[in-house]
Amino acid sequence: MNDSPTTAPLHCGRHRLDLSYPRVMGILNVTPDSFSDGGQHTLLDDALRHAERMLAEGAAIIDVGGESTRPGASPVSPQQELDRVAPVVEHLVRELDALVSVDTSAPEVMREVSRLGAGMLNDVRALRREGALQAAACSGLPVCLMHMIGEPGDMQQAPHYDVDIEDAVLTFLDERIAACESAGLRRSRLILDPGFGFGKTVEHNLRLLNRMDQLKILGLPLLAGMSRKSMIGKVLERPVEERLAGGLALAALAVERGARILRVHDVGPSVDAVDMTWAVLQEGLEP
Ligand code: 7PJ
Repeated sequence: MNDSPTTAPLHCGRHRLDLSYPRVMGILNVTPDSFSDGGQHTLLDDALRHAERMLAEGAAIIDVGGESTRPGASPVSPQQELDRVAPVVEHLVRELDALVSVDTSAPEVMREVSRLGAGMLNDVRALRREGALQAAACSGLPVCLMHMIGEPGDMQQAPHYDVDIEDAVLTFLDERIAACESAGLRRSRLILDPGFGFGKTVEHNLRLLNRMDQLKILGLPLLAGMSRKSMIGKVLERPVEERLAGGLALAALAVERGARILRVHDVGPSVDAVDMTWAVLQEGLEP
């Protein structure tokens, strides 16, 4: 059971990520305009202190992002992204020996951060930018492929799918896996993400979570990111700073539906929610 593709350890540079139980990825935004903690962690010192805290609270991975994917955010050049991300990656790797993931779609950024010791790539565009497949393949790192139709700037304009959302996501991810394999990126290096909040209505998001277990058929580890997202805001009518409890409920459910990595802002409470959920799911299974 533990060496099935969904739970086999991932080789992330010098780190090995045990996925025999669900792990928490802490979000570290280094953008001046990220929607939920915009501007709070732009300074290097603040970012590093925040990362240290997330690691102490039990984050297995720190996901560093220098491009805001907030709807309507202005595009950044690869150089701008690198200027934001590189010093943080370098420090987290050198001083804290952290497993660092970098949230980027830019091949230039992928190349440079893998040189700096990042252990994972996370691309909301699933390596569709020109040169991204090759850059990711050359990095030797695991890659998270996320489902999104359109671009962050236009994805929330009346999202529509001709088939059920879970089927659209499954087909898309299956095609991206094939593209990766053609580029020499082995299947065993991939992580899959349905892309909650990216080009989806609240109903799409809720249904997709409820049926997320259908993605297990692809035989790869699943990642879910719903922390503080507007699907919580819309259902509960809560502003972004009051979405923690809603997010914990979603994280627990994602674990039940097969997620092995939870991408979150609030690491401590999320680790508790995930570990508690996992304890229940394990009880009564064969020894
Ligand atoms: C996600 C992400 C997500 C992955 C963002 C936010 C928006 N990467 N990057 N999955 N979301 N893999 O954090 O709310 O859901 S940025």
